[in-house]
Amino acid sequence: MSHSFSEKYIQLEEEFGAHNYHPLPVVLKKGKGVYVWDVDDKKYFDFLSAYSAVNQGHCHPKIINALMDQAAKLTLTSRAFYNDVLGEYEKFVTDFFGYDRLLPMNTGVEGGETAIKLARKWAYLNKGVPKNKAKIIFVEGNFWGRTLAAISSSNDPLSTKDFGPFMPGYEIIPYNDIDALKIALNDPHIAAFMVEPIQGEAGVVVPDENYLIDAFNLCKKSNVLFIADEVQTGIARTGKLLCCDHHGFKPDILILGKALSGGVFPVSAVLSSDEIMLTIKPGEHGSTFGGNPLGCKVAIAALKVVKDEDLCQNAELMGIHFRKKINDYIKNSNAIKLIRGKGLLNAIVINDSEESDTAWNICLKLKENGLLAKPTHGNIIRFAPPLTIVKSEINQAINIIIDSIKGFE
Ligand code: IF1
Repeated sequence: MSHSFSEKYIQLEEEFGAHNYHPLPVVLKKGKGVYVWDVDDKKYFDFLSAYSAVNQGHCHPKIINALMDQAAKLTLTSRAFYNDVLGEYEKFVTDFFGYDRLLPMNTGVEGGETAIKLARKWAYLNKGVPKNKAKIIFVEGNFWGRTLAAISSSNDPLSTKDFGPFMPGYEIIPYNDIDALKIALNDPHIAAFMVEPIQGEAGVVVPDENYLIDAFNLCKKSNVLFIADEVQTGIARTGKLLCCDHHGFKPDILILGKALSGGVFPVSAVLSSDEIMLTIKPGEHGSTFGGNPLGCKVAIAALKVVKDEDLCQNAELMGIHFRKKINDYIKNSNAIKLIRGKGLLNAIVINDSEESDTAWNICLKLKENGLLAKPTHGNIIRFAPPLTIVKSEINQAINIIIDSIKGFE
């Protein structure tokens, strides 16, 4: 084993950190565009993009400049006072996505919590649901964060075991099953249906073409709000600005996070209409860092990069190319079952059981060959590079992926 500086860093985390993750054994020190470098100066393609937070590429100069420029002026006022950035940001982002209003938070899960509070408030004030009777419908396989409200909607033991008791007022139905939703919507106390347009953590699970639009129309017929969790699928990742844009409807409540700030600073947002958003009155919800000037300037710069560099179009085209090349390989492969995804949110399913460590071993081999990816749920490997990736780079990455998998045929 060549002498690596990595051991020292790994040892420190082993000794002083909580053990709430099982990272791939690589220690990174630098990121630029689609590449990251480890402490031994080895270069890798980043094919995780921090779970789609780095869509604009690592350390994009325009986003870093926005960060540095604002950091030298004013980083945080709290919402006790106004500042000269938040209103500009709210107008920019609501125009960008076509909504009336924005409520600023910091992490994706805070966005989810905010969306649920909004839906409940709307259900009591506008739909007339009896006090404390409002219910939210979730789908099996969802993942929207690690808070108690989030894991209360999970059917994954890894997320829920020994963390009970759980949040009441939740209904969990199968994903991609429109009849199950139809039945659940018969309950007059339903406030909202919350769903990821493509399930990220579940392994890039793409629903049937008409599932989302049919679900949206059913919700409208039942006076139920449709909440789209686009924390991972949003911001051009699937080849459109929002994944819901592939399906021709606008969610009543939209949750954004991750690449909203290009992975430079924690910024999340909930977007909705005047009617829904104004049900929350002053003092009823908030956050110390929510809407801070530093994060807002970073997010404006990050969204401008999406438009200026036409990342939607690039994600669409590179994704089509990526899936075609991998599918050509899969035709003669025993190791890989299939590839699925939209835009540059893709995953391969390994021809092995969920319990096997084949996917993990393939990721170790990918790392050795200069590409970083991580298994999700045992036998699935997600491939999600920054959306700035160009043809020559993705072809190099495809060669690395195929060469690495060959050893497992
Ligand atoms: C971890 C997973 C991905 C998300 C969706 C909300 C959130 C997430 C669709 C919450 C966050 C992150 C969490 C992170 C790893 C990553 C992840 F593997 F955990 F499930 F992407 F699939 N909605 N996903 O994917 O956003 O509060 O984290 O900012 O917990 O390890 P957050």
